[in-house]
Amino acid sequence: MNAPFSKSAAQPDVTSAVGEKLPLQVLIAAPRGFCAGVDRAIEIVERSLKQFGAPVYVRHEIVHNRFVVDRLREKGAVFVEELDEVPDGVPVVFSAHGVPKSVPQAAEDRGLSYLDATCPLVSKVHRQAERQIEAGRHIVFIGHKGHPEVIGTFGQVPEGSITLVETPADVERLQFGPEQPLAFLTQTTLSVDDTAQVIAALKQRYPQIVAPRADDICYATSNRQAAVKKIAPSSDLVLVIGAPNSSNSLRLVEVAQRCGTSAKLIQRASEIEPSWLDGVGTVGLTASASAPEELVREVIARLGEWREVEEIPVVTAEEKMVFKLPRQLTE
Ligand code: 0O3
Ligand code: SF4
Repeated sequence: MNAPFSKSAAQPDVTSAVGEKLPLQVLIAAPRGFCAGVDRAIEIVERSLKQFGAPVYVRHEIVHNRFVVDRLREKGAVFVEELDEVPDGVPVVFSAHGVPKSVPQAAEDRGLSYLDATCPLVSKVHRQAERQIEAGRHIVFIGHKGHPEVIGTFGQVPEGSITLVETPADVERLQFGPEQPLAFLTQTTLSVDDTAQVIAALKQRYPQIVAPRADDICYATSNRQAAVKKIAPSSDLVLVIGAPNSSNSLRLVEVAQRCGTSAKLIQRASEIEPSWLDGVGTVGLTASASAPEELVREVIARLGEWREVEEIPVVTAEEKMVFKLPRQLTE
């Protein structure tokens, strides 16, 4: 393998026999952490709090990160799962993952003022879904069952007009005929490699299927996976800062593991066990699209309690994407 850094010789223990700290290289992936959609979603809650005053209700975790949610809660945000839990007369924000059409409709019916923090790249998939249905095609959607983004996208089109597949085996089980007009769309936070296999299976089984230009996996998801592919082969252990209910976080752990490197998902630095560093000379570090940079610094500080840390940034792409805020917050 053409790794940019060689794995350090195995370290016998956390400290040397005389007690001084042993060195630890930390390969820090870039890009990592907040994407443009997450930045925008958090800004929407913060500006709403300033503009309308607390409380501002948020339907679902604004992004899948407990630290972010807790910090906003301290500022006056109230997180609920369903619109029914929002009292009359207070503003509500919809999370970055998107919502079925029935949700803004229900808010309007109740006269609630709402702000939609759905990432524009998720909204783009919503509009594509509508267009494919208008064109008379059935949609095959590649995504993870039960994920809020999947529920939101399914809720853009009539029931029965969209079918979920997760794996090539699911594609084999589809019952569509060779003449059936079909289109596929994908969740934005999938594994780039797994999705390519599902798409290949779909195209082979249904050559008539209409495809988006590539897939709908967003720039941030694919950039973070590519960065992990770069650091994992040179690391003895990869730490991914993220959450267990975060699709893009889980995909980063898988990417590292598929490089043959042990990888762990952590929400906070306090979860790191000193024993994880036994025999480890190089740690790869990344953060999911919903994990703030503070948590990266927290992890580096914790590693520094046990080892002489050398931080090595590994940059595989630059990101300049910025999304506009909703007009209600900028006028
Ligand atoms: O979709 P995912 O579970 O990865 O969501 P996160 O962790 O909140 O990250 C932001 C991504 C998003 C809002 C949908 O693309
Ligand atoms: Fe948008 Fe991609 Fe971020 Fe999801 S991961 S919020 S689609 S930029």
